[in-house]
Amino acid sequence: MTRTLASTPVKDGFAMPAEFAPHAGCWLLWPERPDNWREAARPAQLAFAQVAATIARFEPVTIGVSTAHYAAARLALPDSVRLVEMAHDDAWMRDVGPTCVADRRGTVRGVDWRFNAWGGLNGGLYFPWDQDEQVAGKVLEIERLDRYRAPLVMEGGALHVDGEGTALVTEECLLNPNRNPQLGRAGIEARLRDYLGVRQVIWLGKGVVNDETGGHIDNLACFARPGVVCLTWPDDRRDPQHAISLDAWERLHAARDARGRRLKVVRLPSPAPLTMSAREAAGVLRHQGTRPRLAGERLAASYVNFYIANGGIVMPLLDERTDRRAAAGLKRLFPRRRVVGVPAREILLGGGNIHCITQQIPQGHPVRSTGRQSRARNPK
Ligand code: KQY
Repeated sequence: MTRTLASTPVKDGFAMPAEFAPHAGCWLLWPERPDNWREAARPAQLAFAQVAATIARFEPVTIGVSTAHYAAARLALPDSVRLVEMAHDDAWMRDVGPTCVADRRGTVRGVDWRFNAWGGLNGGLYFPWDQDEQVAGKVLEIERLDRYRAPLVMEGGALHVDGEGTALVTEECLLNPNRNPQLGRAGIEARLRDYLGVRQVIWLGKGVVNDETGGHIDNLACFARPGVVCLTWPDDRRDPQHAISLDAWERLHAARDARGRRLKVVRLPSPAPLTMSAREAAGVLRHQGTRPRLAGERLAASYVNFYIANGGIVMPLLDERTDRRAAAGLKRLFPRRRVVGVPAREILLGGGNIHCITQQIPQGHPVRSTGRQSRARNPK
């Protein structure tokens, strides 16, 4: 049975493991809404199916799908992917799913943030979002993991951790008045400490140009391992992304992590500016309450939006002119993982990428102390 706990992870000795720590599995949601995904979401469904099948080569994958789409999704997915019925408003599991924490015994629990569709009625992307709000709790029930309900509007894509006490976030997103206007920087840091177990928060400035989430960190930069950060970096100095990445570079070099280390920053090429075509925009239904898709609009494209699986990196393929260089950069960063690219423009058209549509459930592994090592994943 899943319990909702009144305590906080930090009080109970839990903290968020890094994405590069071992996973028990990965969750996604099925893209369905025709006012975000063109052509009734069919091209996006093919792209999501390819992402899911690729991740399933490395770890167990589960996808949540509505009743109406269950049969078609089952046909589109390999048997290796588990499909469960789950209502949702859109398909961004990173943001609506649980952020898992683990303790030294290897017990895993989930943090269920408040979700307001990236800004609520003040800049949010759609209304209503009540089904999305329930996704994290449902995933935790299916996984039989206990839940902390966090008093903070937050999305999984708005944070990265190194698993050793450091978090990476952006001011543009976390200090946006459309998330937690009652909390300042210190209040947000306190909640991140209580719910993720982090001791040091590194604040970058803005996210990727035109990122409709309000500047999620997961499109801009991430930890490749403790002490090493990967940052999106455009070739062209005239690209407005250049000043943003340069500012991030300077802040990262000035920062220390929770263990007092300086960070090594590795630049991953950004694609050249990509825009939505008139044909792509025309395939998206206009709907009141949903952000419209406009021809010519710059897409928030970044190779940093990859997923770290057990033994693999699943990266977005965005532009033939830069895909190979980005893949080579990721191979150097992750020499012991297999780097696999998946065509991801259809996911990008919906406003995010592979990292945004996935959420890992950590394995949780017991930390050896003086006594015998326990093997149980979730002893109750
Ligand atoms: O960056 C993410 N984690 C999510 C992107 C959401 C885009 C919504 N249209």
